[in-house]
Order: sequence, then C-alpha cells, then structure tokens
Amino acid sequence: MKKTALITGITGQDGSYLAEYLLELGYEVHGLVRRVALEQPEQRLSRLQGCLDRIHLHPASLDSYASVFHIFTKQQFDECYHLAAQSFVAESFADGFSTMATNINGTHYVLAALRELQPKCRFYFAGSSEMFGKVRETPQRETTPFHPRSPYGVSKVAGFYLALNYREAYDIPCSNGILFNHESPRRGFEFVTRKITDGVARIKLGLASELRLGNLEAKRDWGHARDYVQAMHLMLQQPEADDYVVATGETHSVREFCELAFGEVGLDYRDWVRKNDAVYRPAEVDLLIGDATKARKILQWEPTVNFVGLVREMVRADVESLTSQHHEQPVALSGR
Ligand code: NDP
Ligand code: GDR
Repeated sequence: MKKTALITGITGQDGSYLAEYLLELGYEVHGLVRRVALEQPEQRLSRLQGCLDRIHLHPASLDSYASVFHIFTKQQFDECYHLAAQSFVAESFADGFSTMATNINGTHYVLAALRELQPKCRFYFAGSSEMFGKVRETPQRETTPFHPRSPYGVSKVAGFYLALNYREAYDIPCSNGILFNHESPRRGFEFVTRKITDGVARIKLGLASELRLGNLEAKRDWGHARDYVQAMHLMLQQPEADDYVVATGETHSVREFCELAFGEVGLDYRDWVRKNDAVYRPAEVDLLIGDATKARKILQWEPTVNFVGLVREMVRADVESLTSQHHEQPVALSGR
C-alpha cells in the first residue's frame, strides 16, 4: 500500500530533497508550508520546482497549534518528518525568543497533535550536532553529553527531549536524528558553505571583488543533504524508534573549504577573503566530527559524497546559475 508522509519545512534544503526521495519511493507526499509561500510560489517554493505538481501542500504555521492540528484532522499520515525550524544559528543569537518559540513550541505542537489524532504515525525530529556544542568528547556519538552554545542549540536539545518524552510517556514512535552539517547547491545563502561558493562564483564572474567571512578556523563535519535525507527515511523504517548520529566522520575548517572552493575556479582564497568581525558569534562551536557507527550498522547508511565532491558540486552549480543570469558565454573553471 502507498505510504503517506507529511514533511514540515518542505520548502527548505532538506525538505525539498526528502520530498523528491519519498516520491521516488512511491510515497504520497504532503507538506506543511506557511501561507505566504503559496502567495509567492516563485521565490518561496523555488526548491520544489521539480516536484510541485506531485505534492500536496497545506498552509499552516509552527506558531499556531490550531493550524498544525487542523492538518492532522484532514489527512492520515504513516510518517511525519518534522524539519521546519529557524535553522540559522547566528540569527538565534539575534532573536533567541522567536527561535525558541518556533523550534520548541512548534515541535511540541506537532507532537501534541499527533498524540491526540494519530499516535501510530512515525515521527522524525531534526536534531543537530549543535546540541553537542562545546564538545565533551571527540568524535561525538549518541551517548556524548549535550552542551549547546547558542539559543538554536538549546532549542534543539529541548526538541530532542520532547520527542524522547513522547516516545517514553505516550508510546509515540519518535526518532531523533542528530545530523551534522549537510550542504548542497540548495543551501540557504546565509550559511557559510553557500556564502563561500556563491562568493567564489561572483568573484570569478567579476560581480564581486571580495568575500567577507568570520571565523575561518571553525571545523565542521560536512556531508551532502541528499545523502542525509535518506538516513531520515531509514530511521522511520526501523521496528523500534531510536536516536542516530548521521555524519561523514571527517572534519574540515572553513579555511579549507575556502581553499578548495576558490581553487576550483583557479583562484587563491587569500587574495579575496577579508575578515568581518561582525559575523563572529558570541559563543562558537569550534570543532564537530561525528561518529555514525550506529547509523552505518543498524540503518546500513553510508554517505556517497565526500568533502571535495561536495565543494565542487556547489561551486559548479553557483557558477552555472550566475553565468546563465549574467553572461552568455560559459566560464572556464580551473580544469581540475
Ligand atoms: P532550512 O532553513 O533550509 O529550512 C527550514 C524550513 O523550516 C523552511 O521550509 C521554512 O519555511 C520552515 N519554517 C521555519 N519557520 C517556520 C514556521 N514558523 N512555520 C512553518 N515553517 C517554518 O533548513 P534545512 O533544510 O537545512 O534543515 C532542516 C531541519 O534540519 C531544520 O530543523 C534544521 O534545524 C535541522 N538541521 C539541519 C542541518 C543542516 O546542516 N542543514 C543539520 C542538523 C539539523 P520557509 O521557507 O517558509 O521559511
Ligand atoms: P552552523 O552553520 O552554525 O554550523 O549551523 P554555518 O554555515 O552558519 O556556520 C558554520 C561555521 O562557519 C563559521 N563562519 C561563518 N558562518 C556564517 N554563516 N557566515 C560567515 O560569514 C562565517 N564565517 C565563518 C561560523 O562561525 C561557524 O563556526 C548549521 C545549520 O544548518 C544548523 O541548522 C545545523 O543544525 C548545523 O549546521 C548542524
């Protein structure tokens, strides 16, 4: 029988890849979207262009329990992937209150509605390596204690424990993914990887003369979003709900990302990257590297894109997209 899934945050990077993946698997796919997205589909539904005619969208907001509850009264779901969140860590320092409201209350609303109306529906919570923050051990795994370093991190720890509590108290099949950074050509422009690859493309095409960044020494375990949404799906196929770290097990600095990305178009990042003190964070997460042994063993999950492949795909996509907007001739890359 055809399975039915609800994705909150379907308009985001992960939501769009997950929607495509579930469609490929034969699912009926539904998405929770803010009403404004339906009014401005070209901008706000741009990541869903490839599958818009095959999915069902429901207007709602994580700020309103009634709107979330209403979706579960209209349609039965086998699986619910709760991806919607204020996901930008830096913004959570600027406005911790709205980040907490969206990420904690929003998660609680979805769980409460499920408990009331569809307690058998499998639930995925988008937990994050930011929960480890000031890391207590390296690499980080499911048993590593949390020490979040931002309002965003705190909100994800709360969401994680809400999901766990609904599993233990009400027997709702809730699984937590603890996903390390994952990127793609669909990454939002404010995140450092996309800011770099977009900056590289602009500089290469003569549209910008510098790229202003903050902490180049921060280290992250970067994977590809397409691989990571498959892990989300695998988690909800297990007989028992559980929590899993999803990571590549490799860590690289923002500086290394710059070096590779600029190198991809034959440039030296040291000639173009300038320091911007304004984007340093009040509390930084210096180093993240995940141990995904449990996911590899139980879910049989493996990442397929490595660091070099990820950087290359993102740079090429940005060069191509800006070239088609600004130039008629294709731009030669470094030839590597
Ligand atoms: P994005 O920022 O790309 O997408 C966030 C989504 O949440 C968007 O669809 C956005 O909708 C939606 N959203 C935000 N606020 C609300 C609201 N009030 N009501 C309804 N929808 C809302 O995030 P990603 O796809 O990168 O990440 C998906 C999830 O995974 C997030 O929860 C994130 O915190 C978490 N995560 C991400 C990681 C990563 O590296 N990408 C790593 C670990 C966890 P709109 O388009 O309308 O703004
Ligand atoms: P992160 O991603 O905070 O890890 O959260 P981001 O790309 O924003 O930052 C990564 C690291 O780069 C440093 N940095 C900069 N960051 C940004 N955004 N802009 C800059 O100019 C810049 N210069 C240096 C940051 O200080 C940081 O150390 C992402 C989000 O997707 C979360 O939702 C998710 O939970 C985590 O990844 C895992």
